[in-house]
Amino acid sequence: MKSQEKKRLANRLRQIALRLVYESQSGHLGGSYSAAEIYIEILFEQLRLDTKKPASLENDIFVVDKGHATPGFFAAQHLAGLVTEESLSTYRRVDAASPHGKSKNLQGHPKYLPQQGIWFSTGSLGVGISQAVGMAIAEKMAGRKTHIYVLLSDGGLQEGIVWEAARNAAYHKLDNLTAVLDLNWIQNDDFVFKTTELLPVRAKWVSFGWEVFGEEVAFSERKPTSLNGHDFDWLSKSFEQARAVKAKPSLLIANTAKGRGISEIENSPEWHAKAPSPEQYQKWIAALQREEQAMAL
Ligand SMILES: Cc1ncc(C[n+]2csc(CCOP(=O)(O)OP(=O)(O)O)c2C)c(N)n1
Ligand SMILES: [Mg+2]
Repeated sequence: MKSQEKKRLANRLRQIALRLVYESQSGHLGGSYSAAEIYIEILFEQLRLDTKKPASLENDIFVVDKGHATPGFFAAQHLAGLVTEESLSTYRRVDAASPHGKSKNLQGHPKYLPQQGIWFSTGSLGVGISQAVGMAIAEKMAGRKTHIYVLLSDGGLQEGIVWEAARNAAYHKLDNLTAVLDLNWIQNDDFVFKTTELLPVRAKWVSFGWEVFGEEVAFSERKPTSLNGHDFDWLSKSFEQARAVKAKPSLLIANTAKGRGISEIENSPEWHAKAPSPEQYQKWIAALQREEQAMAL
């Protein structure tokens, strides 16, 4: 698929995610937007996936460790044909079955649902990569060619469980596992470095035995050209190179901007989880639509 078509899909994703958060008046836009290009690249280009048979064991598996970023994830799944329009309209709605855990509504965090291509439950940061490592071991034991992709976040890297999983993945030589780190430098309340220091990122993963593509750019040193996580050419090329790595798991370090796509929320910690007002919604959806129209010209 051409980059231009993927850019159009990322724009569509941003429109749908905005609508989900606006209509339910809750949800996580910032981390959905930083991962927009990553979601599109994985679902449309990298994943071996028969959307008519989402639960098929022949499919590759995509695990979203940063489970709060469902507006973007479900929007991408919708664009790929895994989620109906009707189902989207249930996002974050409570119904009579909700207290029993039996509601079919789309929740704020992904829950195990193979018929929608979701083989994991996440929301607690770090449990996604742990499940992904287990799946990658199991798929190898079963002699299947399944490739496992997992989306990590910088806030998530503060969880000790991530490093336990990372060490195990290298120990088991999981070359069927590719992680991508959405490095936007912002977590729920503020910049990550105001809580703790993650640097160095690349050197840590290399020392844990991973093959690493890309490297972190400290927040204060970023230029527009540093943001490889929004660049489809870089993402495509790096995922391809990662698949060719033998006897090691791979990590892509994707430098991104939280809230990318709407200037008022870009790089703003306030917009980790916040719902737009009617005025903001009208203004932002119109801007995204104009951008989509300009792409068609
Ligand atoms: C184990 C765990 N601790 C705390 C939280 C609360 N929490 C929700 S989102 C978040 C951080 C969000 O930032 P990041 O992980 O970097 O995601 P992104 O910036 O991509 O949205 C935290 C700490 C959680 N979900 N899981
Ligand atoms: Mg972050």
